Amino acid sequence: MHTQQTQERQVQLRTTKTPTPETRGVWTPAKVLELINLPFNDLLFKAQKIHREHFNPNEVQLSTLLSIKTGGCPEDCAYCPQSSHYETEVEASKIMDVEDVRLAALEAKKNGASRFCMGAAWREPKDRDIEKVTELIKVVKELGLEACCTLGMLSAQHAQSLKQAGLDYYNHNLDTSPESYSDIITTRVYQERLDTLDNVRNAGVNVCSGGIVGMGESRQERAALLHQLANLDPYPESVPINNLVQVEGTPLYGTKELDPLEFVRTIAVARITMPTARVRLSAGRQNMSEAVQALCFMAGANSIFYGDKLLTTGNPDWERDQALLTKLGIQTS
Ligand code: SAM
Ligand code: DTB
Ligand code: SF4
Repeated sequence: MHTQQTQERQVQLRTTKTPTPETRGVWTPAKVLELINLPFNDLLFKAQKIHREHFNPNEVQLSTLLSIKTGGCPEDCAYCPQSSHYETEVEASKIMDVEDVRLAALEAKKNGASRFCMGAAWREPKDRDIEKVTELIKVVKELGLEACCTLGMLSAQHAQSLKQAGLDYYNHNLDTSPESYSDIITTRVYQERLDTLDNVRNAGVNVCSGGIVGMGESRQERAALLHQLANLDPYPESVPINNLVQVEGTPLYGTKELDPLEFVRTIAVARITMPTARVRLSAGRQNMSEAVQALCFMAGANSIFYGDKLLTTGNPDWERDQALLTKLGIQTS
């Protein structure tokens, strides 16, 4: 009897553990498209259910951004005000001093951020850039903050140097689906993005990778971007979903705005396909109503960029975000 019960239990365990796309992390393009096309309420319910299995649904992580080296970038990303290919109001500057970075990180910490993310408008850092950035990482870590960098393409050796300095996360976005990449950027190819992510992963640094929506893409193309991210092996620990910030002078200025409910769908599919990742409601929040942001949290977003500036464009200020989070009963980490 006992043996029979044990056997039944084993069969039951095997049955409940049968891998599904959710647990196995393998998603076909068709399956992701099916998800994103679900009736809105079904999609949000599914996302919220998965969110609750892995996270406290009333907790959001706060990351603060700082542009440590602004503008003058040789790349031609059609969305970016920092590209030297376009006439924008962004002025190119040299890398910031260590002390100024320390003060900015201190302010972020005082305001409640747990992660400090330093961005540079480079195609890829040079050896001497890496030396400088390792100093900056050490300063951020000394303050007890998590350190994140986004510096462009990274060699295996540079990734290791950053890891040794204490880097926790490296941000490098896939940005679009593979098929759309050359419509947005011509100065590099998708495979180079994937190679950098491999170098980051192999150095033992957490991967932060996401993309931009609202660049005139179709829903199917948004699904294709999420499909790529979800099938990275393993998928990223952190997934920023940016809504295009339209900047005058860039080729994408004047693009038809994305329906906010499509943005919410994108967040929900990111949550479902990458259940344990931090999904970050990233650029574009300044133009988003509180109701849409609340829907994004409902759909599984559990991180935001926090502080009145992203890299070169605006973001809601500390007080406004604190008021929203309080209104929603959300705790921060
Ligand atoms: N130069 C490095 C690179 O491209 O990887 C790091 C900095 S770059 C500014 C980091 C990310 O910012 C881009 O991959 C893109 O996702 C996002 N980004 C840049 N301009 C944006 C915009 N106007 N709206 C939304 N996201 C933007
Ligand atoms: C990410 O995915 N979004 C951030 C961060 N990673 C580096 C950058 C958003 C930039 C928005 C345009 C700007 O402020 O220049
Ligand atoms: Fe340069 Fe990064 Fe802007 Fe592209 S997104 S132009 S690589 S700073």
